[in-house]
Amino acid sequence: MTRRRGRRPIGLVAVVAGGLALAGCAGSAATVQGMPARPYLETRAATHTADLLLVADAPVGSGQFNFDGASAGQMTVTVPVGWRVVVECINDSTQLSHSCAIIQPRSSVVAFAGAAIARPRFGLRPGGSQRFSFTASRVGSYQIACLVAGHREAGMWDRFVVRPGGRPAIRGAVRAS
Ligand SMILES: [Cu+2]
Repeated sequence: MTRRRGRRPIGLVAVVAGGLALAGCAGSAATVQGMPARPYLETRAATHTADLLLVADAPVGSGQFNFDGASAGQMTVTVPVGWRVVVECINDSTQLSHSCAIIQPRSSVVAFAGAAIARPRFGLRPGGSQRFSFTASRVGSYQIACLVAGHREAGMWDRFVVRPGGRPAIRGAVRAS
């Protein structure tokens, strides 16, 4: 099977241009596709669990290479070491496959066991979603990234920080409504 390796972001330029053309109506997408609006990060302190919603290409079909409306490091998610992180990865693109992974910076190596969707280089089809969970077991600075070829380079990455203590937090996410 060479399909995954050979995959290219076909139509990348056209999609970006299309996104710009659609920018005028982007504000109308107040909710995640087919789902009720909910916070991007929720905390269950009793079980040391953080629920993280990663919406690729938000708002719906905007043609942007982002998570939760934030790209190229604009968003930072922080969790205390040892906490469980449950990620709902939703692809709101109408045209492109996207994935969610927590990786070592400047590499495509998944940082924690289970910290990516299945087959992250292949990605979820438009409108698809997948849940995964992992334990943030090491303090450090990581990235949230899409591992479909060319997407991280196009800005589809944000920051994921594991701290020695404190509470889960998120800043820089953009709510469409
Ligand atoms: Cu992507």
